[in-house]
Amino acid sequence: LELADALRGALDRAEISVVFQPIRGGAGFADLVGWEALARWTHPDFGPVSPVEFVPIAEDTGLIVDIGAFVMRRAARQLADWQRLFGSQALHVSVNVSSVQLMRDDVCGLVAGVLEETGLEPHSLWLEITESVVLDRTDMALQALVQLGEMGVKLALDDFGTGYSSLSYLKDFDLHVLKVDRAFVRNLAADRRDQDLTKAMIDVAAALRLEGVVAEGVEDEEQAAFLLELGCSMAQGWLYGKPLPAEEATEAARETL
Ligand code: G
Ligand code: G
Ligand code: MN
Ligand code: NA
Repeated sequence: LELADALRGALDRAEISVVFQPIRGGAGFADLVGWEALARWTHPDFGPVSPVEFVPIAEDTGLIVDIGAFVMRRAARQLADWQRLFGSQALHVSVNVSSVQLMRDDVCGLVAGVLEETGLEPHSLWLEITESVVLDRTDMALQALVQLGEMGVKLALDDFGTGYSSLSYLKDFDLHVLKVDRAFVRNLAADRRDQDLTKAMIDVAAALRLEGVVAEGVEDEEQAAFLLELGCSMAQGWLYGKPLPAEEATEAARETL
C-alpha cells in the first residue's frame, strides 16, 4: 500500500529510469542485434525497487499505462540515437507491454506517435507480451495485437514455456519472435529435458516460420554452445551484458560493434 502511494508520483519525481540489456545474434551469437529496455524504479528512501515488485502494483493501480508509455518513448529515442551512432537500421529495441496497457490504453496510437516522433522503422520496435496477455483473450487486447502487427512492429512472446502454455493463441495474430524463459536455460548443459524442451520451442518457432527465438538468462559459454547447437537464433543474458543505463550500454556496444 505504501509502495502504491510512492509509485503514484514516481514518474513526476523522475524516479523511473530505463536500462538496456544487449541481445546477440548471428554466428556464435557474435553480433549485437538489439536491446531489451527494462524499467527501473529508485525511491529516495526505499532505494531500488525491483520491477518484479512494482510492475504488478503499477498494473493494479493503472499506473503502468503512463510508466509503459514513458519506457516506450525513452527506449525508442535511445534506439534512434544508437542507429545513427552505429550506422545500422538493423538494430532493434524490445519493450515490455503489459496486458493492462493493451486493455486500457491506445497502444497503437502510442506506437504510431513514437514512430513518427523518432523516425524509426516499425520493424525496429519489438513489443514483448506475455502469455497472460494472450490468454486474457479480451477482444480489445487481441485486436490491438493484430493492428500492431499490421503497423509493422514486431511482436515477441516473452517468458515462453512458462505460465499456461497453450499453442492455440499462436494462430490468433502474427507473432514474430519467441523468448524462451531463462528457467529452461539455467540447467541447459546438464539437464536433458531442458534441452529437449528448448529444442521443441525452437521447432515450434520454425514450424510457424517465425523470425527468431531469443534465449533469455544466458550466463555462460556452455549454455550458449548448447543453444547454438539447438538452432537458437538469438541470446540475451549476463554472458553478453547486464541491463545498463544508456551511457554505459553505449560504451559496452562500442566494444561489440
Ligand atoms: O528488469 P528485470 O529483469 O528485473 O525484470 C523483471 C520483470 O519485470 C520482467 O518480467 C520484466 O518483463 C518486467 N519489466 C521490466 N520492465 C518493464 C516494463 O517497462 N514494463 C513491463 N510491463 N514490465 C517490465
Ligand atoms: O521477463 P523478462 O524477460 O522481461 O525479464 C528479464 C529479467 O531477467 C530482468 O529482471 C533481468 O535483469 C533478468 N536477467 C537478464 N539476464 C539475466 C541472466 O543472465 N541471468 C539471470 N538470472 N537473470 C537475468
Ligand atoms: Mn521481457
Ligand atoms: Na522473459
